[in-house]
Amino acid sequence: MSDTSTDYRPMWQNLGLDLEAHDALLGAIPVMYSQACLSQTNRPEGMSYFDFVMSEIHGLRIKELVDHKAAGGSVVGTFCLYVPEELIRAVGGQGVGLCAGAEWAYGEVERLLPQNTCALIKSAMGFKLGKVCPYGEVADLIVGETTCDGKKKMYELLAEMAPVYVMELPQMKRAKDAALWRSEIDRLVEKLEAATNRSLTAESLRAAIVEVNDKRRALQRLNATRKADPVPISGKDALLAVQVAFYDDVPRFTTMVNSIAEELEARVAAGKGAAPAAAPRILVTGTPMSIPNWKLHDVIEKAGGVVVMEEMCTGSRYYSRLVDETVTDLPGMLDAIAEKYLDINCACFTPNSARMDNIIALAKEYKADGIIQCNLQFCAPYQIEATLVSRAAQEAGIPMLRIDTDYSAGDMGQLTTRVEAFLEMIS
Ligand code: BJ8
Repeated sequence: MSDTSTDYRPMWQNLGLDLEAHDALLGAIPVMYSQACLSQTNRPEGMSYFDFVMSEIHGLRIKELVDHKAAGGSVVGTFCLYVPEELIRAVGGQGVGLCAGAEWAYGEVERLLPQNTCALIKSAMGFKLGKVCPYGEVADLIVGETTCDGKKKMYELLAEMAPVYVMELPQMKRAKDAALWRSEIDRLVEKLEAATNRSLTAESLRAAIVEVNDKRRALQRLNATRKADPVPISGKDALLAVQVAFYDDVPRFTTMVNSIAEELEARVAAGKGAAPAAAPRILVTGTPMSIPNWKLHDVIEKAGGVVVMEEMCTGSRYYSRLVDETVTDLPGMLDAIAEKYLDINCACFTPNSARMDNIIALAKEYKADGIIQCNLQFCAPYQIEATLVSRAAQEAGIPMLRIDTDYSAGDMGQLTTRVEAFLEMIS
């Protein structure tokens, strides 16, 4: 990636964006980014890469995807961790995350969806209806999944506006559910092969598995440094790295994250922190936080705490497990992919007790002084599971604060008061 002064407006116009509305969005994101991220002091130098990615998020990266398509490749949009990006890459595709983290065109959205729908779904629909997301427009295919009811029904409406394919994700993890999920992996392969006119081969899948594992290994390496006290990187910057993992070119991202991890390892060795050693250490768990949703991390860190780990899809659930690389035959690799992905702990599953065990294990490993669980309002799976998370934290003797919020800034004052009181209590 190199700096550029290219005029992207013709490209956005070709993609069908509403240029005026898009200008308004592009005007708002840098302000939010500047207030949340650029205002931090003592940032690792390597974060300059992410600053550049953010400055070009609708520019250079979209141009790369357009060029990729012009060279015969494809782009596949996804909304959930369960859609295996290895399969997309193995047929010459590039995967892009389409979850959005800002309120947009809610007036239009609420003509289609009930007002009491979670912000993630409303935002995704708003970006589509408002024609402001070039990732959605550049995608040849959107792959959805039967996770929560809201997303399932949203895909039906989205299918009226874009090519959508939905994977059936079981909601339990018994042997018969694993068999169903394995057959869904085959079904997705067939769909991707037909959509891209390419065949999946053992060689292409093997290469994709290693590439995506390398990306996850780099994120594991970066995040392992957050166990140190003082912690060498802020929670906001670590969150940003995972958010960008859903958009960026995979090999380049891996190289840049490894380079930041190296810098962070040196910081740890030198005892250099992004926050003072005395800062209360927080584990955040809950629903995903998509760009530009830095709201809770910003509140915690401006109140004097530091986020040391995220148990969420924009966090450890994304990078903590790799696909088994020891298998080399095609059916065996597809088995390994099915197994790895079914192992993700989403609240859409019942029971989902492995998630509670994982939260407590992470809190201990990262020496968290407290847990903040943050769920989007109207997300029944996570809001109801919050009771079980609270119970697990109580049994483990770890203080916990529960927050239910959305993408608006309306509750910032109240959030700050609650977070400050919590941090004071655990200090
Ligand atoms: S694996 S967390 S990315 S489903 S917040 S839309 S659950 S009502 S995002 Fe998710 Fe996949 Fe699970 Fe992760 Fe529904 Fe809840 Fe909204 Fe949600």
